[in-house]
Amino acid sequence: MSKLIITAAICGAEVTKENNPAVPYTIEEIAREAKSAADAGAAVIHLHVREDDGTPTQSAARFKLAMDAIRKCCPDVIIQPSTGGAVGMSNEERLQPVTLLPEMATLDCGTVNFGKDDIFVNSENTIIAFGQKMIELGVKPEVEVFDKGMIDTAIRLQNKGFIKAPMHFNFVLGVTGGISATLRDVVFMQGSIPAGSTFTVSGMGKAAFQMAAASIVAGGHVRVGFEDNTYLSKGVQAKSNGELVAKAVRIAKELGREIATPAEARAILGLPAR
Ligand code: KMH
Ligand code: ZN
Repeated sequence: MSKLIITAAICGAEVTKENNPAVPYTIEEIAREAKSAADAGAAVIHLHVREDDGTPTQSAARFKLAMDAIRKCCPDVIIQPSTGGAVGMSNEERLQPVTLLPEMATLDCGTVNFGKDDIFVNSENTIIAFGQKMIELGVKPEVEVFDKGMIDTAIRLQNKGFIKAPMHFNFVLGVTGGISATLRDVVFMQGSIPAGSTFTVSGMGKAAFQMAAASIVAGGHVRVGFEDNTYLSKGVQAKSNGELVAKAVRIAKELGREIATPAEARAILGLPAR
């Protein structure tokens, strides 16, 4: 089994300081949270950015500030901007951070109900346009799938040349409206991706560490962080993303998986060495 890549989704677009006061909004707070996660063992930072008041934005200028600040305190870490942004944003707005030529960016492969009233819209043509842009700019997609049908969409678009193989998936499990977060779901999703693909698992809310453990055992990788879950354990808020990463590291070590450094993560993901 390969070493374990831990991704920290440090900020998200929906979680707020009302959920947990340590959720970062400002550039300084984002850099602080990225450093706490990288110091604890995260090789990848999945990045959303906010205005100082917490409003989600996909502004390239704001992403550049955040990415520069992260690079200053964590020079090795892989930075993976979101192209999902927040529900309701336009495609043009969402795609902005890829113009900064990050090593990776997310590519959401379908539309999903997102909570009770919101719909996260990703039409076929949107996915194609985003996929083509990432190929043109040499940005490796993390293929975000909220349901099994989104894996099938990604495979179909890979066969048409809009996504490069081997694909790296993120199984997002437990969003209200998407696939649930059980061991069966992890096994089903893993069995549905093409040979040679890699995958990580993001369990939402209280499923976060159970799904992390399932992925560690299954040979996948793990995403934790405030975007997905702000609790360290039942009733105990995490003080930082680093605490969430440290818990994933402890689970992995107990289960015999070693943790990948950013350089090792690049090799596993097929990214150029730096
Ligand atoms: N904020 C969600 C609507 C991604 O980063 O690509 C979408 C999301 C996925 O977070
Ligand atoms: Zn995200």
